[in-house]
Parts: sequence; structure tokens; C-alpha cells
Amino acid sequence: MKTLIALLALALPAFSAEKPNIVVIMADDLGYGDLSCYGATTFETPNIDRLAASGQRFTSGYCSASTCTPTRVSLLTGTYAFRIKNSGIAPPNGPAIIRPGTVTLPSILKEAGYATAVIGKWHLGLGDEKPDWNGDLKPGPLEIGFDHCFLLPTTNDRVPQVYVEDHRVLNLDPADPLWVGNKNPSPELPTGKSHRSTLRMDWTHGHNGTIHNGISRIGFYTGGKEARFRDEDLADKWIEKSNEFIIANKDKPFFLFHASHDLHVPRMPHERFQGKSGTGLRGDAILELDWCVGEIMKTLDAQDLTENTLIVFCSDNGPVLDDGYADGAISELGDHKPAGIFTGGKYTVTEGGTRTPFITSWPGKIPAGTSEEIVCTIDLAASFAEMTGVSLPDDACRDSFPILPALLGQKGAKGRENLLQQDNGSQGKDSAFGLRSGDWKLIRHKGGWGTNDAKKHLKPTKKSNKPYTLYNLTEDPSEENDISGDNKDKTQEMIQLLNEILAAERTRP
Ligand code: NG6
Ligand code: CA
Repeated sequence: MKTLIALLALALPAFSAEKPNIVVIMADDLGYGDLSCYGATTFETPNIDRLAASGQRFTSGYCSASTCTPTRVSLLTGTYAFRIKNSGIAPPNGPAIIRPGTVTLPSILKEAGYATAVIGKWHLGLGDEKPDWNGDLKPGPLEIGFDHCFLLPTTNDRVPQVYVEDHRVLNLDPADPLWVGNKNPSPELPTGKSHRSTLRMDWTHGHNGTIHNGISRIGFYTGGKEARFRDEDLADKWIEKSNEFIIANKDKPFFLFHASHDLHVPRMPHERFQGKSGTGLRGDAILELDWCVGEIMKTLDAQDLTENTLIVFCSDNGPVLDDGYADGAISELGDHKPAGIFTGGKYTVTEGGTRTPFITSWPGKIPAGTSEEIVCTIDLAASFAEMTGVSLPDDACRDSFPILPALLGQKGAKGRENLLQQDNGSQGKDSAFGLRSGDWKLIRHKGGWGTNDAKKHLKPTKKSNKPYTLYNLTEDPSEENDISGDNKDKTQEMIQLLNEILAAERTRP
């Protein structure tokens, strides 16, 4: 009998399906060193610290790219962005990058019976060829598995400053249609170039198109006056909408993707956070982000959902200081180290670009502690499919590793063996790449290999004239000493692994 039970136990999958609520909170441009639970000392992030203390805090948690759009594409599709066409930073009038019919994190959870919503920044394109701003904005999130969305369509330094609810621009007056384009439609329309002295936050590069709320943006737009929001109110609105979604769905399993805009430029948090971090608006935006996390935790508590909710907190790329506006990010930085000890940040394939805060919490299920396992935002799709008992077709979620036990902080559980790190990926397979495998890190130096313009303030990435450099992250976490010359076999082995990943149809085991 005992043997029979033992055999049965072996035959069963490691997990019988479990369907906790899932909340993924993704910060924007948050670096490894930007939270007090990850070593920041200049200001405190008490709510995120509390979340980390309740669950697992990962020291090798990653997003899959060092800009927004490719990381989000990979989070939702479980596939490396370089395999997906046009998945670099999306322009204001970009079409939907993830095509209807694609198996996605939300479609998997919908199949498992979840109510699904995305609230916050989208930046993954809308529409077939371009967004139909005055009509139905589809395909979009609702065509790839979300039941509901409440969005900022691109990113707030790009036009237009309006909310999209499900398929429509919210509060759009048909008598005042919205027009969005790449060229100034009329010399009468004030821009960051023509009316620079009127701006309340000057631009440093790009960002000199249409002015809204005293801040000029990338691109141009007219109309939709009633629909426009104030930058300062974005976070509050998304908390209001997230709370509504949680409360409306508290009796079924739900999946909420809360995509914060903090601390992306233009950094303009609500007035109550301005001046509070002592490091300028960049730090103030981190305090706003921390407040948002606290509000979501509070709502879950008040609805008695905390014990049955798995929260993942992560970022979409590493930190940047001057990302186009003179907002004091450099002048008021002080001793704060946005990327911690890592080199580079947003736009780079060094660790600072993709190694970011990564926290999982599910009280009662996830023990409190710190994990050194390699986990990535790209793994949520396959891991949650495994958890909720949804089987994946072979060609779905091609690079998402089912590493649920590691995400849950189970003793001895292994994360990924290796991880490809891409920059914006605009050159597809020809881009610069990082490859981490165990303690080893290979960098392929190519084309768009960003150096992160805040060179003096984040550790600068060193351009190499060698095609590949190699580092040992245990001995040299800051990737300062290229040891490819002394480790020729290891370098060759890593180059081969990189080429295999690039050529493979999929890497999901
Ligand atoms: C860059 C913008 C930068 C930021 C980034 C996207 C310029 C000069 N730079 O092209 O300001 O918007 O795109 O950031 O315009 S992300 O986090 O959404 O990827
Ligand atoms: Ca970002």
C-alpha cells in the first residue's frame, strides 16, 4: 500500500492546480538599487520593503530587456522579444505588436478561469496598422486575453495624454476629435521648440513636440481636450481603477497587471510626493510607486484576499537619470546609487540594464527570505500555466521557463540555468546581447549597445573593440574585468550557447 501511494505521488504532477489571485506590479525604469530593501539609504520605501519581508526577495531577478516594449512583449508572450517583429520601443502611432491569437500570460489565465485586467502603461501598440484614436482601438489588450483595460496608450513622454478604457479613448468629445502624428500639423501649435521658455520642465534631448500640462512630448497631437489627464493624477487614477477591479472580482480568481508609470519621464508625481525624497523628482516618483504598492496591499487586506493572492513586483528595465528632461535626476541624486553595484542601466546589456528588483509574496505559501536563483519576468507565463493547470502548445511561450518552485521560494528549487539579456533589440538577432549562465556572463558587443547617457552617475558601460567579453559575476558582479583571454574555452562555450539560443525555435524546456 505504502509503495502504491509513493508511486501515485510520483505520477502526479509536482503541483495540483492552484488558482490564487495574481497581481503583477511592474515599475518603469526602476533600478536594482532604488529601493531600501535593495540597499537604498537616501530614502525609504516602506511598503515595498514590507512586501519583500513577507516573501522572497530575489538578488538575481531580471526583466528580459533593457527597454520597456521588449520586456513587456516578453512578459506577456513568454517569448524573447528578438524573435518577435518590431518589438523595440513603440512610437505614438504604433500598431498592436502582439497579434490576436497569440498565447499570452492573460490568455493562459483566462483559460484557467481568471478575470483579467491591465491597468496602467501599455506601450505595446494598438490597432492593425495604427491606432484609430476616434474609433475602436483594436486589436489591443482585449484581443490577447485581457477582459478589461484602463491604459495610458504609449508612455507619458509620448503623445497623447489620454486614457484608453477597453476599446475607446475615455471622455472623448466627438466634436473635438483627437489627432496624433509625427509632424507638427500647424505652425500655430506651440511645441517644446517654439515655446521652450514657457515650459515648466525643460527637455534635454528629443521631447520637444506638443506641449501638454507645461511639458513637451515626443510627437504631436490636437483635440481631445476633455479627455486629457494631468500627469500628477496618473498614479491615483490607476490605484482607483485597480481597487475597483479587485473588489468587483473578489469572489473569483483574478489576474491584475498593474503597470505603473513611475519613475519614467516626465517624472511628475502627485504634488503630495514632490520634494519628499531629497533626491529630486526621480526619487519622489519612487515614493509614489511605493505608496501605490501599499494601497494595493491595503485593498487586498481589506477584502480578506491577502492569503489567497500571489503578488509579483518587478521592473521593466534598469535605471536612467537624464532620459530627456532636465528634472534634477542628476543634480539632486546625491549618494544614491540607482543600479546598486551593477554597471550600466536602461539601454545596456550589462547587469544594470536588466537585473532589477524582483519580489514574490503569497503569505502562507511563500516563505520569507532571499533567493539567489535566476528568475525573469519572461518566466511568469509558463510558471503560472503550470500552477493553474493549463497546458501550453509547443509553439507558445517559447522562452518561458516553468520555474514555479523557485518563484515560490521552495527549498532547493532551481531557477533558470541561463538567461539572454537584450537591449532595445532594434537590430533583431544582430543586436548586442548579454548571456548569463550560472556565474558566467558573456557580452556580445554590437551596434546599438547603449552606454547610458548618464555616464558619470551610473557606472559606465565600457565599449570593447573585441566582439565578445566574459565576466565571472560572483567575483566581479560589476563586470569590470574581461576575463575572456584567460578563459578561452569558457568563452567559446558561451558564444556557442548564445548562438544556439539565437538560432533555436524555442528554449522552453
Ligand atoms: C527613447 C526616449 C526616452 C524614452 C525611451 C523609452 C528620446 C531621445 N529618448 O527613445 O526618453 O522615452 O525611448 O523608454 O526620445 S521605455 O522605458 O518606455 O523603453
Ligand atoms: Ca521602462
